[in-house]
Amino acid sequence: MIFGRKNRKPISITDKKVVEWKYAVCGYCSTGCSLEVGLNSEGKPVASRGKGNAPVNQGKLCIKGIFEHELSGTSGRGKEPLIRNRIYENFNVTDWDTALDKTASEFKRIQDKYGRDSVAIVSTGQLLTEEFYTLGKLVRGVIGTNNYDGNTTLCMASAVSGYKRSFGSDGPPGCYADFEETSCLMAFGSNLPEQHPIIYWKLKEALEKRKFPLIVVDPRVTMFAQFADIHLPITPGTDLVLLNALAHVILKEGLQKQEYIDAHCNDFEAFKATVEKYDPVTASRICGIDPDTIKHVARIYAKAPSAMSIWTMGINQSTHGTDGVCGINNLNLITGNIGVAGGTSLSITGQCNAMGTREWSSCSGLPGYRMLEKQQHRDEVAQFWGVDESFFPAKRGLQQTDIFPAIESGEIKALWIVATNPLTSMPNQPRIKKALEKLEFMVVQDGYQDCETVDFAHVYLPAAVWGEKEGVQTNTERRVNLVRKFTEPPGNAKADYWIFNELAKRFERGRQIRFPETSSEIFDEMKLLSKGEGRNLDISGMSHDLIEAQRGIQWPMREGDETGNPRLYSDGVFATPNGKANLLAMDYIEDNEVPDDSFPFWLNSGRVVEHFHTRTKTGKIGNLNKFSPTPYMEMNPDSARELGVEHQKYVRLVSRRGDAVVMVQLTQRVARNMVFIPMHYHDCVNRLSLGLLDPYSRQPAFKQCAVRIEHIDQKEAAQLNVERRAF
Ligand SMILES: Nc1nc2c(c(=O)[nH]1)N[C@H]1C(S)=C(S)[C@@H](COP(=O)(O)OP(=O)(O)OC[C@H]3O[C@@H](n4cnc5c(=O)[nH]c(N)nc54)[C@H](O)[C@@H]3O)O[C@H]1N2
Ligand SMILES: Nc1nc2c(c(=O)[nH]1)N[C@H]1C(S)=C(S)[C@@H](COP(=O)(O)OP(=O)(O)OC[C@H]3O[C@@H](n4cnc5c(=O)[nH]c(N)nc54)[C@H](O)[C@@H]3O)O[C@H]1N2
Ligand code: SF4
Ligand SMILES: [Mo]
Repeated sequence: MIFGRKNRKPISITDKKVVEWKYAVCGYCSTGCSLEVGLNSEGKPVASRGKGNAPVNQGKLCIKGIFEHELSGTSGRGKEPLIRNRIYENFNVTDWDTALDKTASEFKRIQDKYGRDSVAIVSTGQLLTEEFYTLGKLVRGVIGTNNYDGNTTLCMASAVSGYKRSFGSDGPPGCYADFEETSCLMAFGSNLPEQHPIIYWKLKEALEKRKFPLIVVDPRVTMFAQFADIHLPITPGTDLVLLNALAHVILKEGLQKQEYIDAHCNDFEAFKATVEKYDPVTASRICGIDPDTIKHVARIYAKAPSAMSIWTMGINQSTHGTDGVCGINNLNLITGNIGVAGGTSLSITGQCNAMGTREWSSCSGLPGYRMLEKQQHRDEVAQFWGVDESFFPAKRGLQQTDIFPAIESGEIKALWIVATNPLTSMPNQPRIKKALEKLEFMVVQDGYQDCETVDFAHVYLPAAVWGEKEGVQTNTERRVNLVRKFTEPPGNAKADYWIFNELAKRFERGRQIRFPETSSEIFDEMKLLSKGEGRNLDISGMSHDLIEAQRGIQWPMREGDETGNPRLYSDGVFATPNGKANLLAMDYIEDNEVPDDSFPFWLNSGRVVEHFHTRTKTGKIGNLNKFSPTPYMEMNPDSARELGVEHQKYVRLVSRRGDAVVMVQLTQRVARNMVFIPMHYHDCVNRLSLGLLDPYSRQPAFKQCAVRIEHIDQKEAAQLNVERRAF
């Protein structure tokens, strides 16, 4: 193909010789872009392109989506199951029967000796929904341990707890179409242009058609902050104070929607009494935002005909994560901005199928947002699966961040890790390492054999990844979308649902329950279970083919509906016992690690556009890895000058937990008392992080801890970098 004007250096794009395009939804972030993967005549994936007319992305993709076909054939993939008796010994290649027999017999041995809950299972937000449902059935109905959770505790847990506290149920009430309708958007702790580039593109498109105020709350001058009308560089961890102060101003100036509050909210008086204490001057001393700016923003938000809030990890990953989410919900409830076009509290989700695991994995309860604590829910699921209801635990067990301390204390003896890499992604890595060394048995099920956590496994199960299996994922706006299988997994790697089914057969209970063989059969089973009077999470009107035809469908879509539904709570009826939403009175308590004389810098962490998480995928794709192959930190030039630190030189960072060596990138994006490190590198930011937990969600405060900066010999640092597991 030739583009460009005649006789003027034409740009040529190599013909990839695609003979067939296969439909998929992207496997990285939760935006949920529809794309097509092009196969050549040998069936090899050679191109990716955005799917035109897709409601989410209208043919657009970000840099990760554009190169997604290059995942096929990346290095480091597991091709055969591996086994060994002791960690740190060499692995032996084995067959599936041996690996699965060993796993099942070790789980049984350990459960018989130490009790059912001594086996823990930690999963992910990156399997297909059918796989989550199958794993949930295996854990809740067959293995029967209650210590079962996912990496979503590092990610979306505060959003889930916040939605439950405010509205009585999880489930983001809004959608991307709200950008087209809103008159004001406020974003908390989200760097949308880098982490959800296509959601950002949708927002930008809406702004180009019809200008409305964009307010970004972030201690860092992110790309999003640079595009905002108002940037509030908040003191880390104090969003709740700002939110209480905004509510204070709104109530003081009578800008609230009192009719909506009276009709649809509980506990207004207690809420009012609490926010009364957060006048802008008092609040400003804690959250660092000027009192006049607080008043200005409160007026803009409350006076807008409709206003919406979005947020991501800057809110969730805090010791006040859940309170922050509830504070955002409070703001939208008192201004009448829930369930209306352009008015919503929309949590921007993280992983491609973080929503799917919330909905169907049974990690926090039972499938389809059902709860272990509700007798009716227990009976429904037990009957549907054909198990005894008393086999289910009375309430939810430990979450991921409590599972590791329970390994330390000896309560948990075996761990099964599915599609997550805690050695790199959990806070306080030195402590995680020690805990893993204590286990009697650990099995890691991952698409990549070189993922760091495998170093601590007795059994490694090689899994198929994106495009090597078929099934659905749910995105941020509740849109269920489909990945077709377009290529074979390498060697003997198998789809996760196949692995779950095979493991189930090795337990007596598992042989008594039906585990369907294909993902569309599993989907049909989920559809049946999703039906019910008053249930929002109803997918009974969907099928794999219909999802592809509509390029994704938003739940609820009930049997007989032509398509899905964009919003929840439009009728003002919430999932609480009296149908009203809860206004929550929450005081701010200072409980985080903050900088002091010995550790004078805030350590902030997050992501960059070209990488995904622990880089098991993007670290192998040259077109992505080339932008940031080396662990680095952003540092303010003024503080660098004071310390004699130079651009692109290495320094050692030290916290109370450990140290890490990083290259310095000087930038005004961070304030003088802050450094920022992308989370993507092993042996880096999480050697330093503390990860105090939010009391409701048990989510770690990844974004805030304290460090100091030390000089390091440049040669020694470069050598460390070679030794570090860099791809
Ligand atoms: N390119 C890319 N995209 C991704 C991912 C990826 O790895 N790479 N991962 C996906 C996943 S799982 C997730 S969870 C999302 C995360 O998406 P985001 O949350 O948007 O990304 P982060 O960079 O983790 O954090 C966002 C911002 O929070 C700010 N922040 C820190 N402390 C505070 C605070 O106290 N208050 C406020 N208001 N803000 C604060 C940080 O400065 C940072 O700019 O991205 C998803 N998309
Ligand atoms: N300091 C700091 N730490 C953080 C964060 C932060 O902002 N700062 N963010 C946190 C957040 S929000 C998140 S979501 C976590 C992410 O942390 P992790 O979940 O540990 O990160 P990933 O690299 O996505 O790990 C997913 C693993 O699953 C494998 N995998 C991919 N697809 C499949 C599949 O289909 N099947 C199987 N079996 N395996 C598969 C990948 O190879 C990879 O090893 O990190 C958290 N850690
Ligand atoms: S925005 Fe997210 S879903 Fe869309 S192409 Fe990029 S990584 Fe994939
Ligand atoms: Mo996440």
